This record gives sequence, structure tokens and C-alpha cells, in this order.
Amino acid sequence: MKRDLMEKFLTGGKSMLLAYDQGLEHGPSSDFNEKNVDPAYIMDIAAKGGFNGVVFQKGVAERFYDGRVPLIVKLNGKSSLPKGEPVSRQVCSVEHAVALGAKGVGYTIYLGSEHEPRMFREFGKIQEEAHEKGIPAIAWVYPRGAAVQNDTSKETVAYAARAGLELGADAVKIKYTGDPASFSWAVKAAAGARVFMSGGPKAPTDDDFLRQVEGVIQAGGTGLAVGRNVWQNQDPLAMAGKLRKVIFGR
Ligand code: FBP
Repeated sequence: MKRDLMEKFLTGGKSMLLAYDQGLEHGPSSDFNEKNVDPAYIMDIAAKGGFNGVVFQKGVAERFYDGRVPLIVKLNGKSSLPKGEPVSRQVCSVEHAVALGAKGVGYTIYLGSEHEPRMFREFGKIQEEAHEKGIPAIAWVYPRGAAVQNDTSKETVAYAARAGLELGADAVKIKYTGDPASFSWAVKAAAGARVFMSGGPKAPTDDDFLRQVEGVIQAGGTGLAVGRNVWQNQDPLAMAGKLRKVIFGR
């Protein structure tokens, strides 16, 4: 039986991770304001908001990670500037992530992209290296590219979850399908790999977002890995409190 390497990121079997790699993925002008452009502000939200982990690229981790919550280092990344079929390549080694204090590593796979085989191969190697060091490999599985019609359909999201399982991911980070019934099919398809909902752009209201999170928990998901819906909120700690209530029931 496979050991659950995600244990160190769980509270009563559930989890809430704070993602902050958008500075590379989207650029500062698209997502940040005067406050959340500062990684120290995010580190503080992660610690005071009761998050089970914080996700940084290595450059941010090197300067701002202070050990208050478990660290996940994102090992690949891309900017929003190149057009065409998406590909994200490795920019940090498992070894360096561990040296920075990482208790887990993350890697994005654009399922369906014409560059999918390169990302499969890279993730395969990362998964083996991470497991040798006793830490989980978390796959952000985002169906994307010309071949993908609808990246939040029941079928496509379940395919993303299953691809993560097949590739050996300890946890998959996937988009929400919009309702718990269809999301539960993705959770089944993940067959034991832990399922995290990816946050997405800030929802119009807190309640809109909380309803999605409720659906994830109802469907048997582990929780969420969220960025913008927390640190773009006027009051990130209040939002974190509302999320804790839904995810951990307290
Ligand atoms: P958000 O909650 O802000 O959507 O963050 C989740 C995340 O997976 C980040 O880790 C990543 O930077 C971003 O979404 C990628 O977004 P996309 O590729 O959909 O633009």
C-alpha cells in the first residue's frame, strides 16, 4: 500500500494550501497590488491564516520562506508571454527544493498540449526523486491547448485527475467542474491521489467561492490550493477563517 506522503499537509484528512507563483505565471501587473506584490505579506497570511502549506517558486522561497508553515516549491513555471501550445519546463531541482526546506514539490502538466510528453517525462523523474527523499510530488494538471475543448467539463477534469494518478502524483490540483456530483467523478478517477481544487480568478463574492469549496468537500476532495481568492481579498485572514470553517468544520 502506498504511503500517504501528503500527511504533513493535512489537518484531520483535509487541507488548505496557499499558492503564490502567479508573479511568474501571470506577471505582477495582472494579479498584484501594492500589498500582495510583497511575498512577506503572503508568508504572513499563510502563517496567520492557518494554511497547511505555502507554494513558492525557488526565488521567492530563497528570500522569503521563514519556516512558519510547510513549504512546497514549484519546480516548473512559465510566463504568460509566449503564445501557442503551452509548455512549462523544470526550473528547480528536487534537491535544491529540499535544501530550501521543502516538504513537497509541485509541477504543472498541461494535459493535451502538443508538448505533453516532455512534461510527463520531467514529472516522472521528479516524482521518483521526490519519493527517494520522502516528500510528495503534487501535480497541477491543467488540460490546455488546441486539443482541449472545455477544461472544466466532467470528462476533462476527471481525465486530469486520472492522469495525475497514473503518473504517480501524490496529489492533483485540478479545476472545479461546477457541481459536487460531477466533481466526485474526478475524485473517484484519482483513486486515492489526493484531490485539491485550483482557485482560479477571484470570484465576485466570498460566498460564490465558498460554495465551490463546499462542493469540493462534499465530493470527497481533500481541499484547495488557492491564491487570488485569498490574497486579493480585502481581508485575507477573514477569508482564510471562512475557508477553514468549510474545509475543517471549525
Ligand atoms: P489561483 O488560486 O490564484 O488560481 O492559483 C492557483 C494556480 O494554480 C497557481 O498556482 C498558478 O499560478 C495559477 O493558478 C495558474 O493559473 P492559470 O494557468 O490558470 O492562469
